Amino acid sequence: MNALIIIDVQNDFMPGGSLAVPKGDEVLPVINTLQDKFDLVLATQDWHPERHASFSTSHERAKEFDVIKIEGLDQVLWPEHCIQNTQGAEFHQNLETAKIEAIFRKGTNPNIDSYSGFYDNAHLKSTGLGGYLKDKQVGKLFFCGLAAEYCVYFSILDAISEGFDATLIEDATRALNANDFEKAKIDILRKGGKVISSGELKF
Ligand code: VGL
Ligand code: ZN
Repeated sequence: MNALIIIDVQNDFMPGGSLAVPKGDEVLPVINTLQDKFDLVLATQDWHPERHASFSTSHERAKEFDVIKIEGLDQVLWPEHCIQNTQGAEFHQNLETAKIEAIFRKGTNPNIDSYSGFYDNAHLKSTGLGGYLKDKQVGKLFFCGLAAEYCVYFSILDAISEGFDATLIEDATRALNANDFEKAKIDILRKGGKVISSGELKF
């Protein structure tokens, strides 16, 4: 059984949202069509408490997109986004959710960011996604959603290091920054992941 993992298709990452990914809404019809090809569909949800350490507003004299060190890790300071129980944290209303069997929330620790759907950025705590997939004896993992060079990319890296066969579906993601996405794709391929377009799915 193969699984589709839909990363962070939430209002704040959509055009008009507080951390908008350019053309982020274009992934919606692609992801909705893709879901029919999978027996298992899972999703992640960025789910921050107010005053999260990744927000620029949580730091004095900091600007959005500054990079600082938090506990030894580089941290981009983001606009406030995906605050628990706000409209911005909801899935986009056009995302088909009927097939999503489980939702893994991340970014709940106030002091540490969490791009990957598997672990926080310091790899201190698992979300349970890896164990869930192993318990279900899932074969290949296919990734889509937002943002390509952050949460999608880091989810794929963790999937590979957990021993999964991981593939990015390129037309079902969008990036904040095109150059960074190119570098991320090269790194995925170098580490043994795959990058395909949805039309290449052979099942
Ligand atoms: C994301 C930045 C901060 C993402 C989440 O979903 O890619 N990016 N939080
Ligand atoms: Zn976030």
